[in-house]
Amino acid sequence: MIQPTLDLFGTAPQHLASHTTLLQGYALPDLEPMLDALRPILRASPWRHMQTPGGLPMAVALSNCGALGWVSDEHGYRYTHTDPQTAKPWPALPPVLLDLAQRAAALAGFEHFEPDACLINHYRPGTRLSLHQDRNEQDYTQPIVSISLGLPAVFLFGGLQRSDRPLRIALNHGDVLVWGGEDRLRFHGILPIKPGVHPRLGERRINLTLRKAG
Ligand code: MD6
Ligand code: FE
Repeated sequence: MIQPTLDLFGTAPQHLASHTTLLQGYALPDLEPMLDALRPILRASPWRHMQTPGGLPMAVALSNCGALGWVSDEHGYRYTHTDPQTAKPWPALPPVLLDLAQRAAALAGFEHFEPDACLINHYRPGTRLSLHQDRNEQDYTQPIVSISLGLPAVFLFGGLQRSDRPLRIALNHGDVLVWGGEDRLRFHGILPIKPGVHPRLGERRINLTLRKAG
């Protein structure tokens, strides 16, 4: 388990696997501009619980910004150009998120990251995300940059087989996780969020994952 950082704005990058880097606290200097950017996005494309292909509601509530947004329904998982709930394009990817993601990717060794999608996940205490692979994107050489805000989470970081025993990694407020290359198709998930009240975000965890989807 990674220990919480003592340094206000993060520690040295931690290499968790060959192409996976944790930047503890890296998003903290951009927190308020990020929250300001998220407010209009979530007014235009509010949180919703999508249906799994099997017809069950997902525990995580989600939205998207960027040219493409990830959706799930009875037809499966895919990226769309419009929000099915509003029939309008997804809100634009704000510059503060693009810039942060590109700087984090570069620090992790991915120099030319051009994300076109940002999936925004919302967790309440008790919400979990079961083990999955992210495989709806076109190009698995591009990394995913994941920003965690609010309540802490335990990230399960598995292998290429669902049955591989996962590592448990603490993801705290402001942490940025970058992974790609050989690690891109690892199974991963989130354990149930522990009850708590985050001083800035309240009873919730928000996770932003920026991807090159198209
Ligand atoms: C989460 N994240 O942290 C869920 N996927 O709430 C993911 O599923 C994820 O953090 C791919 C890469 C990084 C991630
Ligand atoms: Fe994922």
